[in-house]
Amino acid sequence: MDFGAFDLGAMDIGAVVTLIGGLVFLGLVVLAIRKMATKQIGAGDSDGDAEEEALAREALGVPDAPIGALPPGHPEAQDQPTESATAKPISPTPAASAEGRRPMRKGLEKTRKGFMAQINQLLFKALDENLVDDLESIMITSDIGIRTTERVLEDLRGQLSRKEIRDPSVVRARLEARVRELLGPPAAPLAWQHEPTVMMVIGVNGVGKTTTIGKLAARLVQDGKKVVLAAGDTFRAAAVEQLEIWGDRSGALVVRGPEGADPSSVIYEAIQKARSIGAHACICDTAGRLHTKVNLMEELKKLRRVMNKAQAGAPHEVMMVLDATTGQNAIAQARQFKEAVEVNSIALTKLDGTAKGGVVVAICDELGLPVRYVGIGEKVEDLRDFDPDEFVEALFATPEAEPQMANAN
Ligand SMILES: Nc1nc2c(ncn2[C@@H]2O[C@H](COP(=O)(O)OP(=O)(O)O)[C@@H](O)[C@H]2O)c(=O)[nH]1
Ligand SMILES: [Mg+2]
Repeated sequence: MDFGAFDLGAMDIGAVVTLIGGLVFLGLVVLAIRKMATKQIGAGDSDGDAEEEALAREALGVPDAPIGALPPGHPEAQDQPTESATAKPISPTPAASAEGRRPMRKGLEKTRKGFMAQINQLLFKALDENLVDDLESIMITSDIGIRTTERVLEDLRGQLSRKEIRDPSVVRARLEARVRELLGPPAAPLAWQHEPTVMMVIGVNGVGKTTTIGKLAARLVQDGKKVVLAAGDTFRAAAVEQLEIWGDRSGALVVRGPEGADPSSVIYEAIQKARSIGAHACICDTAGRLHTKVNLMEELKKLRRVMNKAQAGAPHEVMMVLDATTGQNAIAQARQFKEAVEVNSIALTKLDGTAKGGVVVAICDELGLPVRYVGIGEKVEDLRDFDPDEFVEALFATPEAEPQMANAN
């Protein structure tokens, strides 16, 4: 009996210990789940979250969420959808305000951490005769490109004395000045005054043409401009739908044709529409791939001719979109397009997602075309006018400037 009572007591203690252990474990599991859930809901702060979100969006083929507001009383707000065009006003979102803008430095974080961190490391270690050779390999791996790198280094060797070339601050300053020179002057701003100013947007699939058009449309509408978008990428049904989503959100009219329509007829119609409503801008999306490269180039030439027929002098701007993450490949692509059509400017996307931001320097230097816009994220406010001064400042920002950057964000 005693033995039995003792046994029972021992079992009680064991059960209590197990119970407490179980409860603690359960509590930990609940805490972990709550933490994960909060992280998902508040996504976007850390790089990993933003990346996951971007991947999900990319998989869905949906452009980014927060889009800029239509100003109250904007003429477009009154437009009713027509059979080939839609325009819906959208409510203001704080994310599109100037305060919510991501600083250029933030967009260049990966490049700076790759390129500048290596250069700084190099310049602050014991300096020797190999300094310039080491600089060369860093610049080439940052996609500044062999030709441009050679040009910069020749200048460093030629301009600096033996003593100066051992002084990190002198080398750094000279490098910065030379990179700034190679970027050339900023692109002349577009006036959007031709009623409409016709912009043709070209580039291979996936570089960000449609997204850039959407961001630009939102910006123009916010500036009080009437905008028509031409769904000229009729090769993929999803491309038309994607443009319509951007049109819907930004308050631009989207002109589309039936499935498989001839892109020239869609673009012709869009320019006509833009003229008839007195739009300031008609931005034409185009296909990035056809059955063959020759087909694509021939079509782009034809589209140019059609635009000029719809409105003498159009297109006023042919903007080529390049994806910065493809580095030197972007330059090879650009050369092919340049052979087919006269290109006026570049929009360089996805600078946020690459350590290869140095490609901007090679683009300006080797292609001789101004970079008009840069994409530093998927949000509407992440399309920025390319300002060479700001770019160089962001690229060469010293590590001490980092905390400020975090605050500004
Ligand atoms: N991170 C980042 N993603 C971008 C940027 N611009 C475009 N994208 C993404 O790139 C993908 C392809 O863009 P899309 O506009 O469809 O390319 P298109 O085929 O040239 O029209 C989409 O997932 C976009 O959200 C950018 O500046 N930064
Ligand atoms: Mg597209």
